[in-house]
Amino acid sequence: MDEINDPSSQPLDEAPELSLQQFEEEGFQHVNNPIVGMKPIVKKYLTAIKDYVQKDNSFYFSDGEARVEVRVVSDEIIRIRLAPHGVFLDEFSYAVEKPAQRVTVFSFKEDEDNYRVLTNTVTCVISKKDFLISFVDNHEFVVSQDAFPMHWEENTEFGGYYIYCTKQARADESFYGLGDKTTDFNLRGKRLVNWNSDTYSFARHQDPLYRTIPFYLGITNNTSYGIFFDNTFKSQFDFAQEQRDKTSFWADGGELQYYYIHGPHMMDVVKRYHTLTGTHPMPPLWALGFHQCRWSYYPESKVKNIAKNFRDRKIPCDAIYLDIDYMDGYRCFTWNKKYFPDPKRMIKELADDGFKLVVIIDPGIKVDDNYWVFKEGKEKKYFCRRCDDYLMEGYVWPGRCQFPDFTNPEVRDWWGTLFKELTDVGVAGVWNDMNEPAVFGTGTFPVDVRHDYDGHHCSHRKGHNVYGMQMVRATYEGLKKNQKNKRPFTITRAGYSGVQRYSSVWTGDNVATWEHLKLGIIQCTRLSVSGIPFCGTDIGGFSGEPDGELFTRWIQFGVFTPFMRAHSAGDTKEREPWSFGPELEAINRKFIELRYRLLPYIYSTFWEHHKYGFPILRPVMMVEQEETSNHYRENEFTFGDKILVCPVTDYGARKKVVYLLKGDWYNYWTHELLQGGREITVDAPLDSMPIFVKAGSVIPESPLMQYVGEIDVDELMFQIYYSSYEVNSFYYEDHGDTFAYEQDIYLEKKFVVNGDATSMTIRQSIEGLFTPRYETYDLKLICLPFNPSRVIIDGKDYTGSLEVDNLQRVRIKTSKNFRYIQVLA
Ligand code: MIG
Repeated sequence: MDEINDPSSQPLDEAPELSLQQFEEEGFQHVNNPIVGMKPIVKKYLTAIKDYVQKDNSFYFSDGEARVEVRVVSDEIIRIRLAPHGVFLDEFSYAVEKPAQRVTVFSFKEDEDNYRVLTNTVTCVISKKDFLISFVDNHEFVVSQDAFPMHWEENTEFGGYYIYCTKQARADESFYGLGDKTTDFNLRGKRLVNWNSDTYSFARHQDPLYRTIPFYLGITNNTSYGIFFDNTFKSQFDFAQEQRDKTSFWADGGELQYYYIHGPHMMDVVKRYHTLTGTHPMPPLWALGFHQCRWSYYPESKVKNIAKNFRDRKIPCDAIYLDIDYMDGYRCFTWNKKYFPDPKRMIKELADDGFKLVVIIDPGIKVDDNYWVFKEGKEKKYFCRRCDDYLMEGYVWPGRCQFPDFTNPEVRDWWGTLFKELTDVGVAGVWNDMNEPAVFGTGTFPVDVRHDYDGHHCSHRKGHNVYGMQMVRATYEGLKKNQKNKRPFTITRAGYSGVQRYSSVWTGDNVATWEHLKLGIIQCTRLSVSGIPFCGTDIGGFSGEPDGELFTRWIQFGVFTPFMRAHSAGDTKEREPWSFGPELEAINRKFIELRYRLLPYIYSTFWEHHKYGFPILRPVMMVEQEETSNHYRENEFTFGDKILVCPVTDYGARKKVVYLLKGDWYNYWTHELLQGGREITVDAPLDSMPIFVKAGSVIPESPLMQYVGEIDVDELMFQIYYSSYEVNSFYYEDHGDTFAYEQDIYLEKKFVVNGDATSMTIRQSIEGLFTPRYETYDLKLICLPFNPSRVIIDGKDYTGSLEVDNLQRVRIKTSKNFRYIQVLA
């Protein structure tokens, strides 16, 4: 469909060959074909503004028929809504729980040509003559500007409107976001669709995929902004593709409603997007460990054998997954008793060995009157229906199925209770698959399926893209209730903006190729800037056979994905970290161990996300948007703000060109000090990968464990990298698996490192109410540019050894409560 029509080339009041008036006057009898006189369906555009009213923080402008609401949401966020006939839809969104109603100072101005709604940071200008909307920053820079007035077109298929918004795209403008699209990282020149789809073995550039995140970021003139188009219908985005100076977004129905989110830095935009859609809750600490999955591990002896291999081979692992075959005929919430005669005992035995069990649950419920879940759902009328009231039936793994309407709050509550038996036997986490929803043969539900949509009844046109999110929400909330105050662990394939409040996400059925390893970096960094922080790929590639080198390189990348899970399809060879011979097993072990050493850092980074809305992964362009040469980089990213990595993604590669961000960095392996702001070539033998640590970082390190909680830490270790300028670091800790952090039962420690040619200082400040069991710190001071002769801790001379080891480290022990350390030449 050609959505970009220049309204000026087309009279707004169309003149059909025979006007309606003529048609009526002349009467029916003269017209052989009554269609001739009918107005064709055309796009309608907003016309000149006739009046406006203000109500609280909203301004309503009207062109006589259509109305537009401009609402000040916060200093930096303004929401726009369009009602073609003057009547707005009910305020309801699955993405935005309550459009943040922070009281902000704003004002309103009117001059001859424009209305202006001003906050402290952004001005929304609405032109009287043609209803064009633009957003201007405090430097009078027009960040975003309508190219045409908002427009719409009747969608006769179901009675609503296609709705469109077209903005100008500047020649220098780049675009990011939209979730895990497998196309280039910079979306300029792309047109993309959102319609959640089961896309087994998806390809580069394939679209749509499993999730709908209608949020993008633009950057022009070093100024970033975001547009969140909160519309769950099938939506499309054109980033200067059809016309190189225009960017459009549109949907098949629903309301044209979007949030303009001001920057000027990309990081600000993402953080503010999270104030609307929420952040990920703190995961249980074990969920940040290594997870081993496969389609499928069964029977019990196989699961036990996998677990034993991990422990015997001393490869750390926290979770093992059961895919669909654990169930009785794929009936959710049942067990195949032949394969798993006593789940409770098995799970207990696994737990004794430090393993958590995660099980899959799909949305399709087998039509079977002897199956309690089906019976209950049927009696209570919880399954989706077609428009003619037939039940929505389709084939999935269990055979003929019906599907709960997760957009009904009562159904979500019921669904939550179904997990009771699973949690009672000790299942620790739940994996929601097939929730696009996927149906064999037809792909998904027909659009006439009805949904409750929390009381705002609608068809599948509107319900489709949120189905999976509401399923995993029901799962998360059910687990939370059943597991009392413990943090649930959930993972989902489908989702919509805001799904991060309920679940982690994996990128679905990728392929065991080097191209997919590269795509994995793009997908995970793109998910991160799109508000989905806890994400990962199927390590090794789901379908197809990786060779050992690909698997090992993928494990290396996996260490630096927030969610780290190896998974493989049922028709592939065994695929565990030891499957490719002892040499590669040793490398895989080394990297999984690295993940475990970094866990306290990873956990602290997660806290920065949860509490402050920072993404966990940050593509270099996000950290350094001012360098336009970064706008097309898609290989390097930072994990948190202290560690920069560049996974090796080519067969046989033993060197890698890496762009190092500005500032001083240390090579993680050699401690070589490197000046950033340039590309460097790094050695990358198979047992290594490019990892750099920012100068001045204080990186907490865990003693090596085979699983989270194996060892009680009685001394905390930190690696402290010398810096000649001031650098802040944060460390976070808490119970690791409860919600006590919501009552401030946690510790947030801040370290400030600084140095010059003959000294280095470290300050610590501590906030929060958690009491850890350890008393002391083991600090490794790395790369001091001088030989230390004296260390003073809170005014007292340190008496231990100050020897420098072969990696240029000096080790000192302190109390956990130190405030100030001076290291002197
Ligand atoms: O139709 O449960 O993406 O991870 O192993 C395939 C079996 C269903 C698709 C998931 C994949 C999972 C598989 N599932």
